Amino acid sequence: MPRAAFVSFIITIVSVTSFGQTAPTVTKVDPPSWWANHRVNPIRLLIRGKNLADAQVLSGDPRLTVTNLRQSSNYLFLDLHIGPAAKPGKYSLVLETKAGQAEVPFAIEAGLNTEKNFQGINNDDVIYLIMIDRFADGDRSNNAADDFQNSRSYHGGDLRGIIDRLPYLKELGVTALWLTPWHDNWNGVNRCDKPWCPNTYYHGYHAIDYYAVEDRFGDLATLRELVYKAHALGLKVIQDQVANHVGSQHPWVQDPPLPNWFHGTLADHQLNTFRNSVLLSPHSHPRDVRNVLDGWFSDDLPDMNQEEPEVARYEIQNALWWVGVTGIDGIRQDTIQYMPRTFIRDLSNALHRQYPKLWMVGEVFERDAAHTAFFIGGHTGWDGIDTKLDSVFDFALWNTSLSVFTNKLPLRALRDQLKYDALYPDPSKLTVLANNHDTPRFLSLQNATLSGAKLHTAFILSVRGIPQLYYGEEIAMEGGEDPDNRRDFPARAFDASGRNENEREMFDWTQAWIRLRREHSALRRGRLIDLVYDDNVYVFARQDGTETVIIGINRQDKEREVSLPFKTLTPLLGKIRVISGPSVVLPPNSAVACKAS
Ligand SMILES: [Ca+2]
Ligand SMILES: [Ca+2]
Ligand SMILES: [Ca+2]
Repeated sequence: MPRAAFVSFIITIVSVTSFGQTAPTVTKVDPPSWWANHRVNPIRLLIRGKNLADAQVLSGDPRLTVTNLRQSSNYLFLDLHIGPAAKPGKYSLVLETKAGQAEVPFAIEAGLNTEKNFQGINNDDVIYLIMIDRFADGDRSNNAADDFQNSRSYHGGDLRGIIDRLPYLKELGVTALWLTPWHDNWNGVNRCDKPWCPNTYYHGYHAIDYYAVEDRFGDLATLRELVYKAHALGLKVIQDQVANHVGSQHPWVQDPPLPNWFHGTLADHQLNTFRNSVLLSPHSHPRDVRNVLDGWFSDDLPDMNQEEPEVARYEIQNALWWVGVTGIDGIRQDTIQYMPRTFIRDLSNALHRQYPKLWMVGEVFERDAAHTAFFIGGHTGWDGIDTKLDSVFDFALWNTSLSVFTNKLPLRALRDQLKYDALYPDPSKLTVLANNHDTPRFLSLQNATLSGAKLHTAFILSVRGIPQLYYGEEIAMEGGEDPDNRRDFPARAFDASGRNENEREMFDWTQAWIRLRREHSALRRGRLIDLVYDDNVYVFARQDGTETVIIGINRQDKEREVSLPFKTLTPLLGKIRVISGPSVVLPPNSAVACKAS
């Protein structure tokens, strides 16, 4: 039927059907669009509305067909088969009951260029974590009328601000941006009589719509512009996804699509006790495991039930949708260990099937390498599951490095932690965080000095794995526990002329070590070889097929001479003196690099 005739047919039906029942309405369609010739076909649509219980859904276009309805009064699931010849554009399905009809808007998207998008993250990258609300305010029209002095209010940062500051990030030398969640969150202000009130969801971890961009940050068009312009500059983009839970203001919470959509209800749920090690141990009681998987992260973070197939399907499609519509290169998956390992595997597989290079890193916030190693993909755990997860954060090495460079542990502790790389199928796949938005900034740790911060940064940028920096640490920002660690990036410091002495020293240092990494393949991909380690010195090599780069870190206030098993040494970075032998003199309180042959 031609589209015009089909529309007039609908209008005719609407005008003549009225039997005292109320006509159906449609308020939400998830996903709102998809692709022809996608690996996921049919897709499962979730429609929210009213009076849907007896609805039929008709497609006016033979290229789209509908099967397998499952419904209640307010929700309707259906399979939508998309024919290979479906062209990009708007399509409508018609939802029909005896009482009337409603339109189900839907679109077929044009696929993005697969050579410029979906490139994944690898050892050539340096990741930079940005908290969107706190980085740069590029559009004052979307700001809340909040108190910018309150550290738990929205502060105005947005996607336009990041677009405006892409040249700064390029100058620093990072190659991938991890942005905190851009899902739409509730705009209201929580009030209570506790010290953490009033507060807002400026951080983005309380989604009320998995398919919408936070209005305080911008819109989908601006997000797509950001990814496009970042890619044009050689910067990749990583989305922060949160499949474990939603915000308590999500419409599902009062009216779930299925009775088992969540683990429990707002009024009746268990809280996660965070006894995370029960996930690793083969000897745990199932009750304890269920608590960590099903318990709510907090009373206002309803926990999604990925063991319900409709939930798993919804979330896997949602992850794929964001990749497809924006062109992002990677995903950081929040609190990943609180979801079943079978779900992590199924999500990883679905992403890789459609986008072979796409990369996902899971937040397994544990300082025990045995625990994080259990969750990375590439090997099968005692439960018979390989999560296929591309990367996990190396919280164990991060924690050790913070302690070492604030003089709480000897330098040899770095080597002693790195020996547990034996637990990983491929330790080069680890994401090595310098810090993140959940922990105090380096310079606010007890005993922290600028010199220590520089050594920590140099180590993170030269050890095996994929380094990840936290916004502001490159200009020596301070900040204690959350939310103090999320202060606004000072706009003056985006320009070199606006930086004070410490800011300039830290920026130049960070930039120099990123450049060194970019210029030497051994630092990105070479094997790590321990050379000298004791209380105050750690010297290691990174070696690949083309070169050997030596990194020397000396924490003492005096020079230190070390002899190395190489014929010649050539300085690359830092005030290093080479003596025949050969040996090198490491300057006090410094990290240096040289090339060996
Ligand atoms: Ca703004
Ligand atoms: Ca919002
Ligand atoms: Ca969970």
